[in-house]
Amino acid sequence: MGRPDRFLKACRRLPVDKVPVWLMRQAGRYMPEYRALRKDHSLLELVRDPDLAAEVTLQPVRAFDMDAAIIFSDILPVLEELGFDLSFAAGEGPVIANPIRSAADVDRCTHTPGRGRLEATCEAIRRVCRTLNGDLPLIGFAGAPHTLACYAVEGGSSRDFALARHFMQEEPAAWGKLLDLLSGVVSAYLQAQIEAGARAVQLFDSWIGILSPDAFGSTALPRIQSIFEALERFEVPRVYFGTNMAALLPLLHQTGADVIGIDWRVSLVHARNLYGPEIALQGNLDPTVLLEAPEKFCAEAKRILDSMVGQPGYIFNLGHGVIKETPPEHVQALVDFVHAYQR
Ligand code: 1CP
Repeated sequence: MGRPDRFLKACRRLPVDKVPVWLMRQAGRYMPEYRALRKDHSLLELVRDPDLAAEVTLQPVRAFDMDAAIIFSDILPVLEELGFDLSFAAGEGPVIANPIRSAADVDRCTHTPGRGRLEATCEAIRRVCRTLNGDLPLIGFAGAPHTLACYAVEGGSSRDFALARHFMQEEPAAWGKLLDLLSGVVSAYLQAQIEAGARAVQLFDSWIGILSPDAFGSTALPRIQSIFEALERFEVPRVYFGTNMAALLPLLHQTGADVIGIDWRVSLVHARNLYGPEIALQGNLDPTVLLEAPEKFCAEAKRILDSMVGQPGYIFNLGHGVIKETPPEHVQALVDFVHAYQR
């Protein structure tokens, strides 16, 4: 057994020959090959063209010795299915020209499949899978309803998502309705990605950390559960990833995830003690550590690997996406270090 099934076996908590490793945002601006394509195409052009999206997905597969590929897209194009007008400004942040500002705005949202051309992503998945030919599993992904709703209300990125938090307080029923609409779209989208060939799926909930445990339990959690429940029949590993969620950690086993991805703010050992061996873990090197010299990031990776040694159900990853200043040779050095690691 080797590279083709290392990642999937670890998701299932089965023994593996080496700790599998892939990196969130492993395709992107830190790679010269990606920047070269971005000279001629916008981010959304890359996402909407199956050939280009497949090419970007394969760039890190060719450049590094990753144990999984992740389809190149973004979490936000799903919002177009509900009528949101999405663009990425030159300064790189997402912009939603028609954000939610009232309960009536939520009532006007309807799901019109095809508007966001998510089919292009499914076609890119089929093409990548043909090229990979079983040598590497491809991960599909989507944004979780809570994080997508945050962008839909805020209209873009935010330091603290104050507008979204205000909307949740002021209009709890409309917030719930928006979460339900998004759950429906995300659920159908992930199913389509699996049917197209994705061997695992990851739900990105980057802004879940703005919620209290009570609010998480009553708003975000039931929607994550329903999405993961609907995927049960496909028998592909379901990964839940969030950041800033130390306070939510004790609730996450209720999501129904097979794998929980955590950031560097919480310790893997703490998560393991909470969940026991029933849930696989993924993470959690601070992406900024990869800017440091190899001795430094390898020492930090060793500390993480030592803490999980001998435990099945562990996948090495960063605690959040690769940042754009990361030298590509550091990525390869990290992957090599993880693969060479012995207890
Ligand atoms: O112009 C560019 O090329 C911009 C950089 C970029 C890239 C490479 C953006 C803009 N999106 C992406 C691709 C992307 N986005 C992937 C690719 C697959 C991979 O290799 O991992 C994935 C998984 C995402 C997911 C995504 N998009 C998340 C969740 C993960 C995370 O980073 O927290 C979020 C929050 C977004 C929104 C987004 N996309 C891009 C930007 C600048 C933002 C806003 C982030 C913010 O609000 O701070």
